[in-house]
Amino acid sequence: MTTKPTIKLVQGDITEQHADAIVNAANSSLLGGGGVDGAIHRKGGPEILDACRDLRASQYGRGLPTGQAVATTAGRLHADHVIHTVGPVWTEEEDRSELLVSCYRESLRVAAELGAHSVVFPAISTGIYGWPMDDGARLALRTVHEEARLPVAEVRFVLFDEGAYDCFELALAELERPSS
Ligand code: AR6
Repeated sequence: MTTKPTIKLVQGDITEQHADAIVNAANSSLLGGGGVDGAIHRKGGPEILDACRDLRASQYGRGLPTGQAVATTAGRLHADHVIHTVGPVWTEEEDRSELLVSCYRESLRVAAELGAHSVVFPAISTGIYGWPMDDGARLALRTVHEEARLPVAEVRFVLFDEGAYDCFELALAELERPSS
């Protein structure tokens, strides 16, 4: 029998959360940006950026590829680790869903390697990268439901506004509805 994690939804600012690992919607440079990324670096302090610079100077000289994930310290955040992942930019020209699924899957894999019990995610790619929230919510929840394994026992999605929260609530209800 596989143990599924508890999935929770919260409306708020991800940088206020207490967890073993907080996932950052980063970009390939790993050197900061706007949205969640900017907020995490501002609140977490320079230790996170130093760790990102070290990663760029070692195994990620060309940056972190889209769909992959890597961990650093969480600096002053209420967490042990920040897991940086790079979501795909939304386009109508091409289906990039697998890359978004990969962000969640790889972040969970890294979290499990770190021994994290609780992991907090933002709605990756749904801000500056333009992914439609309803589709982003469905992909996020389905992937976490299918992929999360112990030691990850709790996955929390932190949604910035009411519209995002409502999309996730609907997608979670669909996921948990017993199939007839
Ligand atoms: N807490 C929780 N959610 C937030 C917060 C916050 N503090 N701030 C924004 N969101 P985004 P992306 C929501 O743009 O689309 C950066 O410049 C936001 O409303 O942070 O993956 C990076 O460096 C949206 O629903 O990430 C990249 O260049 C979701 O978090 C690029 O943006 C993701 O929005 C990544 O774009």
